[in-house]
Amino acid sequence: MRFSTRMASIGAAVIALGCLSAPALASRSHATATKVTVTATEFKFKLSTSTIAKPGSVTFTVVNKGKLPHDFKIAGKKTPLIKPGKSAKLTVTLKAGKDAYLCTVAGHAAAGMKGILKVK
Ligand SMILES: [Cu+2]
Repeated sequence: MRFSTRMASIGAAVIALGCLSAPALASRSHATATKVTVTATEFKFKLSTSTIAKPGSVTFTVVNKGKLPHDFKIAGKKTPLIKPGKSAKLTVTLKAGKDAYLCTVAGHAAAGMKGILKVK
């Protein structure tokens, strides 16, 4: 009885490993998507890079390290309003050129929460 229970759990573990390998391969094929970390404070954005090496899908992880809620808008898309200490992800497709980004909270962009991201 104990033996068969053990065999069953080993079988379950093997199946679980089989399931894990598929997403691992899938994530590898998406490794070309560009990732940018955006830190929001009062009143500016700090991007982990100011230039994107190639056009295509870019995922921004926006972290609000300020004391006020902020959002991040680029290429016609924006994150929800992010509370202090929280973060949000935004994926957009960028073409070669320059893309303006900003915080859409009233007065924030004028105070400095804006900039230009270059895409080569
Ligand atoms: Cu803001």
